[in-house]
Amino acid sequence: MSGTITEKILKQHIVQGNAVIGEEVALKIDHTLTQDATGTMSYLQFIAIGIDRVKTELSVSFLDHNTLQTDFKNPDDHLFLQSAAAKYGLYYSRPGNGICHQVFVERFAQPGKTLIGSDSHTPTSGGMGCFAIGAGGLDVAAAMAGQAIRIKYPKVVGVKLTGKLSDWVSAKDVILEVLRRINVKGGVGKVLEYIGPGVKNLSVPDRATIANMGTETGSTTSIFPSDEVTKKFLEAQGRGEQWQEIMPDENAQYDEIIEIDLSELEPMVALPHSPGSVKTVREVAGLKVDQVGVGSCTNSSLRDLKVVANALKGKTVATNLHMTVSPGSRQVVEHLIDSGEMKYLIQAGARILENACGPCVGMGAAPCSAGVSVRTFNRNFKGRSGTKDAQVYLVSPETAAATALTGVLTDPRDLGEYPEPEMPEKFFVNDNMIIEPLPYEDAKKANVIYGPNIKPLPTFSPLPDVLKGEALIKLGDNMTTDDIIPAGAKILPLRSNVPEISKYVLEAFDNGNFYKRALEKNGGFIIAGDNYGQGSSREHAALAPKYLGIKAVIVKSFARIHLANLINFGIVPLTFENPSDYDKIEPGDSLEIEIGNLKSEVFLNNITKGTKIKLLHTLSELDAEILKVGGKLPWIKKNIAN
Ligand code: MIC
Ligand code: SF4
Repeated sequence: MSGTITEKILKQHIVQGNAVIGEEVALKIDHTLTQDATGTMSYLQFIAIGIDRVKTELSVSFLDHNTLQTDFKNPDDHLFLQSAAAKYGLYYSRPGNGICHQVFVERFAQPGKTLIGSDSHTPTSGGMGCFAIGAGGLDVAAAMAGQAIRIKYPKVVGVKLTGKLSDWVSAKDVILEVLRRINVKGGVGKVLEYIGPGVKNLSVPDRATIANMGTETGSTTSIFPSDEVTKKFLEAQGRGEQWQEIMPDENAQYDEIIEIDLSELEPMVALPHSPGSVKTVREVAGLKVDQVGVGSCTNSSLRDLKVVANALKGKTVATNLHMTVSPGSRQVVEHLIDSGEMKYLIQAGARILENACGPCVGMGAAPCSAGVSVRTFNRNFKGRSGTKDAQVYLVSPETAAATALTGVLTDPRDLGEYPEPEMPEKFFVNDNMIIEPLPYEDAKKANVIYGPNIKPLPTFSPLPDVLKGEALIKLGDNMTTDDIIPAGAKILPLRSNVPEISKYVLEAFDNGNFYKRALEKNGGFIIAGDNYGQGSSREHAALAPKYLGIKAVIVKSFARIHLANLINFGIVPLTFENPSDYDKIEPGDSLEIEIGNLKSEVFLNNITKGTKIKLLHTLSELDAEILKVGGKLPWIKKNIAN
């Protein structure tokens, strides 16, 4: 690989290691972002590290997930986050200002920078030519403390776009096509870099949609060039001076190439319960629908909502369903109000929700029992909507609008003439919902506010050389972090309270008894199949099991961010050398794993069955060291001088 955008940006940021695929490199991080659901833990950890101010060029704390405020817990978290931002030198985007990724693209993202965010959809800013990666909150805390972030040097896939999208086909259909081809594991260890003559036909928000949902392929990130289109977008946001051109070299070498002719694409849909189960809308059209949801960090830009508003203009949402719209930001809403397009949505009967994640993370608007919900979001994992037996389909804003009008899943091309959205020359720029960092002297005097829902961080002991315990549960492939620790209105408010949230680990499995059994047995092991931990970056999917005494997770393969989170919290991530050995362990088996210093071979003794299984790991020496001391926080505290 040479001359790619990825290589160019990484070259400028690698502070340790060699640019060799699969080898670990440490990257200097310019920008960070957190959101409130992962942010509380991230700032608790940052505070525990003991640094008095963030060391990045720019760090932003967003409030967008936990905004229902059904009791004191969410507002307590908000106060904690606002006071922590004031104390430690961060920008603070107040609740109501919008979804972190949408607002970051509008107001902060810069081409050529590295960004790490405690949310798996941080790659959204790759639409701006920024190298943006999702991570657990502790890794973001470490970056805020000035630590370089380690990643495996990725393969770079050139996604070569040609042609131009047809009317009623949009960016969401492009990423659904990518998912159709490579599915939810196809991006692991890779960066999806978009190139080719078709790129110039996509706006920055289109690119952001594609980069956003690239996360669902398991990729490290996705990235677009920074070109004239990027320049115009930054100028329209009043940030023209932050533009720099970043293009791949003419002869750039890619490890793989995927070719997509935009002109040939048609409306696509991801079927329940995986973003990778993609078909054309035509193949599934006619399905009766109970709910349509427009919004989320994938599809809530001004362009997207304009298309929906104009498709709905003068019509009424079908009587057999209800429709929600969650705008991505206050800037988007201001424009829709000013242009009168908001009226079209309201007159058609769409329910306008807050500028926040909302139904995407199960915070309200759950579908009815066994309901069919058609959403412009990026994830349709079972139960995530808040209704266990709901069937969630993922589509473009165009398909959502057409479906809302007809009441059945509809190819938007059936609607007739396409309402080409008229985009403003300049966006309304009003940052009055973003609180700037306090000057150092004032910040020093500020106090962090800890409400009763903010519990102290649990501490963990160093790992012994031999791990002993029971195989507590055996799970299948593609276990999501929503499976491991669900979100939603009941559980999200517990993110800053580890003892409480731990009660929900694997709640939908084992008849809800996992938590009790794990504690009774003094912890043990989790056994699972491929792609364990796909989905979100929530470190609670590692931290809460650790709190219950989980010592190692033994699987066929891991998703990237979750693997890092397990190491960060001192759970040993192991894989079967021979995947069929998965069949040699039953729940209830008594197991012993000699891990020693994690440098030599690791064997599992199944005491119950009298068998020995060889296990593998991809731990670097540093990972092994971190695991042995009981996790990354104790390691950082030991190794960072204030
Ligand atoms: C998600 O979409 O699953 C979330 C909620 O944004 C998560 C973060 C979290 O669990 O707080 C993510 O994508 O990382
Ligand atoms: Fe929020 Fe949904 Fe985006 Fe996650 S995927 S950041 S919950 S809008």
